[in-house]
Amino acid sequence: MADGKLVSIDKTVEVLLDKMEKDGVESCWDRHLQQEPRCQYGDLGLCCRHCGQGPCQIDPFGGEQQKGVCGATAETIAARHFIRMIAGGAAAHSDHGRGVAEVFLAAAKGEAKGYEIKDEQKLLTMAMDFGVEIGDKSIEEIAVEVGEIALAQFGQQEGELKYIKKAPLKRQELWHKLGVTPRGVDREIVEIMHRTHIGVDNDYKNLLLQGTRAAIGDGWGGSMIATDLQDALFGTPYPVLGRVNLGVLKEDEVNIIIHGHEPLLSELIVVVSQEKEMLDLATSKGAQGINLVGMCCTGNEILMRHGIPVAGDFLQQEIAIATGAAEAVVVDIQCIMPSLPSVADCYHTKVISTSPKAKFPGATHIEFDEHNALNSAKEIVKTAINNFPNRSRNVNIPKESVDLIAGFSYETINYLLGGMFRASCRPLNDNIINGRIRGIAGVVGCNSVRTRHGEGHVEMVKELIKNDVIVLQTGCSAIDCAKAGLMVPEAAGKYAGSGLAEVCETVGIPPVLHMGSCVDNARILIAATAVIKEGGLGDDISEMPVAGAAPEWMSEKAISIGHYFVASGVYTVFGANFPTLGSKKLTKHLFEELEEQIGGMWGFEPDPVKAAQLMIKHIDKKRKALGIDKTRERVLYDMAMRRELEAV
Ligand code: BF8
Ligand code: SF4
Repeated sequence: MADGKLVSIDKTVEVLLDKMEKDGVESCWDRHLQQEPRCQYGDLGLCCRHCGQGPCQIDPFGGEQQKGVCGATAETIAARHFIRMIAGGAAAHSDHGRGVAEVFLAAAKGEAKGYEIKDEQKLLTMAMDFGVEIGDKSIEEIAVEVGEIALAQFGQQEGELKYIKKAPLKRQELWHKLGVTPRGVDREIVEIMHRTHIGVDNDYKNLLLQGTRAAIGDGWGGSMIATDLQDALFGTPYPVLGRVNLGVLKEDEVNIIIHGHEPLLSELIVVVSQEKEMLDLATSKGAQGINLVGMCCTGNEILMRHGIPVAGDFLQQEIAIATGAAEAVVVDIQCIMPSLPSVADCYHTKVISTSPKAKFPGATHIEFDEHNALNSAKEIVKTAINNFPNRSRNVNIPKESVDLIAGFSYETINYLLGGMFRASCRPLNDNIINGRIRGIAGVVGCNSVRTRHGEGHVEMVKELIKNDVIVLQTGCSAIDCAKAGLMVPEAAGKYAGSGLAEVCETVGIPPVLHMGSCVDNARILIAATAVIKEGGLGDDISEMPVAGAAPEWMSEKAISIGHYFVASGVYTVFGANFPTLGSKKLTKHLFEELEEQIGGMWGFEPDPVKAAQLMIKHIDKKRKALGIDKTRERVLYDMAMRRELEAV
């Protein structure tokens, strides 16, 4: 059995893996050990099964002349595999975005009871971005038009996605020149599937260009639409106090864990679980109340908007059930382990699937019908409450949980820095220029059993903030750094370098900002663009002192995100493993040549501190090119002088 101390930095894992062993339940870490040794062909991106003549495998040490049956080289095989991962990730984000657009449109037409437009300002901003004439139209009319345009972006065949115009001008021009401006979200994904079919595109650089076009369609299309429509429907997040880790489960209440990605259902469960009828039912079953908690990205969504506690990240989903205290785990789509129903079999927990797209043998299926969403939400909450009396004595809720501040949407950052009357990121730019803040890093993504759970995120982020790099976070990465206490204002004084600490303490923000779920990485793109537009830090994202990372990535979505960061001009370092290492040429193209072509490039470094240092080196390179490296030296000199003076 896996050793909790070795596989995770999180004490809850140690405690609950022990319990699972006693209870005779297998975990993902146990299965990870069973999977070793991994197939090296697959690991390095050198296994192709795109047609019935395969699988064809290329020996990474066998020389360049090796080919699959059809003649595909290592480059072709690895590039096809890599861009199919982009297609998978972009499809997941975008199909989520499409779902939101459908509900948004239904809500705008008054056909989805329980939903309303909560943030009119966001709606009006979208209307302007989409070129909708506002005139004296009502909010509902504008919302219908915005919803129709948003929905049409997915299936659009020609022209370019509307949100491309939100990117810095120089970037738009580069995308046009390279022919990678997405025409429609779905079209680029389909074209990847076509080009990677046997005997179509066999030039790895050309394959990658299509990967780039689809990834841009994710970041500046499907994901950005999802984020904006969710904000319009449920409210743009603002700073909110929350709590994180499995200690948020309660002994004496009905614990409902909402896990997955779409806030469409979870938002209504939040509403329903506070209704008197439900609270009374809970009391009648012997519970003191209903304790709603989130997990993974849907957890981030309800945390950002309501301060609902987050029970954990991707790798805590099984152990959350093993506490024996979860009445229900309600799941929708993405990153939900198929193992959950079998773990739940050993406890009283009900795994409730809700999406027709994501069914799990052994789970209870209560289909979420957005036209009747409140009823679906009620049925789910009732099922959980009715399960409370079935809870056995075999309960162990770890005590670990800590505070965090979440809710740093781009709008919030602007407001906090610039004040209510002149919200702007000018103070951010000024502090980057004067060197108090060295640069900006986006640290995002998953957990993977292939790294020590949480260590990559926490060690990397600590190293970055120690060196005055402010960190923007989403997804499971954000959950992990929150668990480590990095998302409270006091973390600035404790962990950040003196320049960054000074800025954070003045504004009252943590040095690590929680920007939401994985689709919310689009917020990071918008924040970066706002910094460019504010002036003084170059004309394009590729000129800014920024870097990105996903030290514990595992999902195809992470590859798509990484690639749209790169395609937006960001140096992006991944840890764990990297799926193209078997092809030297493709890897060189991704890690070096892309910088020349598109301004951003990939990197791979499994050691999170070394990876952070690579990011800092890149940030310093950009500072030098902008001619602001001297200001930082001066600030540092001043600090050293001050310390010297204090010592006297
Ligand atoms: O979309 S960070 S493990 S939960 S893929 Fe999944 Fe990765 Fe977590 Fe959210 Ni994102
Ligand atoms: Fe082999 Fe080519 Fe078929 Fe891939 S597409 S399995 S390399 S024959």
